[in-house]
Amino acid sequence: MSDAIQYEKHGDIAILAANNPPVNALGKAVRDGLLEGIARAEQDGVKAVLIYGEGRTYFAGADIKEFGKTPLEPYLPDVCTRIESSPLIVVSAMHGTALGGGLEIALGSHYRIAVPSARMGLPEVLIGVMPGAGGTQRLPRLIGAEKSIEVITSGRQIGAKEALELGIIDRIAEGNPRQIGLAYARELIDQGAPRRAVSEMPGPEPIDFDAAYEATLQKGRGQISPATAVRGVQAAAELPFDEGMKRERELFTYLMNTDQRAGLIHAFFSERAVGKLPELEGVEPRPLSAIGVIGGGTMGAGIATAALLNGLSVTMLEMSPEAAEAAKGRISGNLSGALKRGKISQAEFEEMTEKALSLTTSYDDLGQVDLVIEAVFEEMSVKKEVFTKLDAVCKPGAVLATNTSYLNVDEIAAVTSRPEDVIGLHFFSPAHVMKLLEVVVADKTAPDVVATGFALGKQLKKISVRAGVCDGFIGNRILATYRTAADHMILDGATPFQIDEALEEFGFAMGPYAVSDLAGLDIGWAVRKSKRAEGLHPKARDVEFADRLCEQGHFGQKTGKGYYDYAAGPRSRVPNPDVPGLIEAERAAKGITPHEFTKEEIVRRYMAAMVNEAAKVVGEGIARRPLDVDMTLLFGYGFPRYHGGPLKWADLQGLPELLADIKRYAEEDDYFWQPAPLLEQLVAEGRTFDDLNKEAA
Ligand code: 3H9
Repeated sequence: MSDAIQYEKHGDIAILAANNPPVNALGKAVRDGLLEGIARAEQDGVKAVLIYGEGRTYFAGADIKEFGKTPLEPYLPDVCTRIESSPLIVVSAMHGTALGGGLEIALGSHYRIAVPSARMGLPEVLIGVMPGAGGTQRLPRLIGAEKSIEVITSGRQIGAKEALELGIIDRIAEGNPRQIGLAYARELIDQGAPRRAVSEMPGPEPIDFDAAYEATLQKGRGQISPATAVRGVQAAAELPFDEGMKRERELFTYLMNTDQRAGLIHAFFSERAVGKLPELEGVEPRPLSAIGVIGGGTMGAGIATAALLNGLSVTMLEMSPEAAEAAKGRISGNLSGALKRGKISQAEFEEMTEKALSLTTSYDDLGQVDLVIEAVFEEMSVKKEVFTKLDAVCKPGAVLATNTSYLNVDEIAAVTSRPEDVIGLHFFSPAHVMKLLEVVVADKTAPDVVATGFALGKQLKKISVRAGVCDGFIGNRILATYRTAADHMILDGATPFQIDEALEEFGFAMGPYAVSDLAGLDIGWAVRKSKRAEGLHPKARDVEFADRLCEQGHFGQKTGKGYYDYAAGPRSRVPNPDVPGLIEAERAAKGITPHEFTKEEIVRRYMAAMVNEAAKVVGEGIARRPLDVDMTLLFGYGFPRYHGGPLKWADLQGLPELLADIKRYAEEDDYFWQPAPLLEQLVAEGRTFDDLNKEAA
C-alpha cells in the first residue's frame, strides 16, 4: 500500500486515512492509495469504508505541483468514479478544508459528514482551471444549476452549516473526523442504509446558461476559467452523466493548457514563497505588541487602523492636540467601516478606539513602543528630524521604520546612532485595505529587524516583499517607467482614453490615466517640477500635457475633472473633451507627427517598459527574485492576477521576442529604451525569469 493512504480494518469498517502533509493534496501516491484501499476493503469483506484526512485537513485538492506536467495515472475523475461504484458504503468525514478534488472525492462517496469547523468548496477557477473530477456534474445534482454556478464560479469556501443546508453534506458532528466518521458508518451499517451514488441522481433543471455564461465572463474581467466552468454545469443539465464527465474533461483540459492557468498557479505559489527568504532562516523577529505611528494623515491613520485590527496597541503622535484628534477621527472612521461590515464587534471597536489607541504630541511617549513607523511629509529634512528625535527617546532594540515611498533609507538611518534598527516599511494607501508591504532593507539593517518587518506584515495580513534601497524601491520605480512609456505613446499619437481602454482590456481594473485621476494629478505635477528643477537628462523627453490640466486646477476626481470629467460621480467617467486639444498643442510645439496606435501596440509597449525596468530591478538586486516583482505589481498596482505578474507574463510571451521589441523601440529613443542587462543575459542563455525563481528556491 502507498504510505500516503493508511489502511486499517476496524471490524466491518475499512479505514482509509490520508497522510500526505501539509494539506493531503491528491498527488499520485494518494490516488494510488485510494484505489488500492478501496480494492482491499472489498476483498477484506467489510461493509463500509471511511475516508478521512490525518493532520490539519481532509484533501485540500489535486496536487497543484503536478499541473502543467504530463498527467499521471490514475486520474482523479477515475478515482472518484471507482469510489462511487464500490458496492460498499463509502463515508467521507471532513475537517479543515475539503477543496477542489478533495470535495470531489467526498461527492464520489455515498455519505458525507463534517465537523462544525470544516470548510469546503470548488476553488479551481481561482487557479485558472475548473472542477475536473466530476465537481461540475455531481454538485448540480445535489444543489441545482444556479447555486452550483454561484459556488463554482466564485470559488468560495462554504462552512459546514451552509453545506448542510444546501445538501452538500448529510450531517455535522462534533469530534475528530475519525471518530465521527466511524460512528456514522456504524450507524449506516446498523440501519442497513443503501449505497447512494450522486451520479445516479437526475441532472439539474436547466437555466438560461448562455446568460449565466455571459454574466460570468463579464464579471471575470478577462479571466476565462469561471465562465468556462458554467459550460460544465450546463453539461450536467443537458447530458447523461458519463457524457457530462467527458465534456467536463474537455473543458478542464482546455483551461489547463492556457497561459491564464500558468499565471494563476504562479501567483498561488509566489504568494507563499515571497515571505520565505534564506537570510531569514532561523532568525527570530523582535517582540512586537505596541507600536508608534508618527503622522495621522490618510497613510498614518491607515497603518494605525491595520495595526489595531490585528491586535497591536498604537500610540499615535501628531503635531498638536487638534491634529491628534483629527487622526483619531480618521482611524475611528476606518474602524467603523470594519464594524459595519461585521468584521469587528461593537465591543472590539470600543476596545480599539478607547484602549488600544492612545494619542500624544510628545516623542517621550514613544519611549516604550517596540516599533515606530513614521508617515510624515515626504521630505528628507523632515524625515531626518523625526529620526533624530526617535533615536533620542526610543528604547534600545526598538525598530525604527520609515514609510517613505522613495527616499534613501540609508541616509535616514545615518542620522541615528543605531542604523541597524532602521528599516523602510512602505505601505500602500489605504494602508488598512491594500495588501502590499515593501520591506525596504538598508545597508546596515540587522537581520532580526528585517524578520520583524516580515513578522509585522504577517500579523497585518499583508503580502510582504523584500526590497533594496533605490529611488522608488521595487514598485514605484517600475511604475515611473511604464507610466512614462504611456506618456510617450500619447505624445506620439495615442490618447489617454485609448491607453486606458487597452489596459483595462488587458485586465487592469483601471487604466493609468484613470488611476492618475484617482490619485490626484497634483502628485505627478510636484514630481515633474522637482525633476525639472534637478535638471532632466538632455535625451529625456519631457511631457507637459498633464501640467496644463493642473494649471487649470484640474487634479482629477477630487476636483471633478482631470483626464476625465466626473460631473456625474466618480464611477461615471466621461473623457474630458479639452484633453485632446492640450495634447495636440504639445505635439505641435514639439514638432511631433502623430501616428495611430493599435491596442496591441499599446499593451506591448507598456508591458515592455514594465518588464525591462523590472529586469533591471532584479538584475541590480533591488528585488531578490523575479517573483518578488510579480507579487509587488499584483498586490500593490492592480496587475491582473491571471497574467501572474509582469515577469511571468514576459516568460509566457517569450523573452527573445520581447527583447527584440525593446531594441526596435530603442531605434526611436535609445535613452528611454535601454535593454536590461539581465534580460539580454537570459535571452543569450535561453533561460527564463522563472528559472531564476527556481534557482533561488
Ligand atoms: C483541483 O483540485 C482540480 C480538480 O478539480 C481536478 C483534477 C483533475 N497542491 O496555503 P498554505 C501547499 S485544483 C499542492 O500556506 P493555509 C502550499 O503551497 C486544486 N500544494 O496553508 C504550502 O506549501 P509550502 C483545488 C498545496 O493553511 C502548504 O501547502 N484546491 C496545495 O493558509 C500550506 O498551504 C485548491 O485550489 C495543493 N492543492 O491554507 C486549494 N494546497 O508550505 C489550494 C496547498 O511549501 N490551497 N499547498 O509553502 C489553499 O487554498 C490553501 O493552501 C489551503 C490551506 C486553504 C488548503
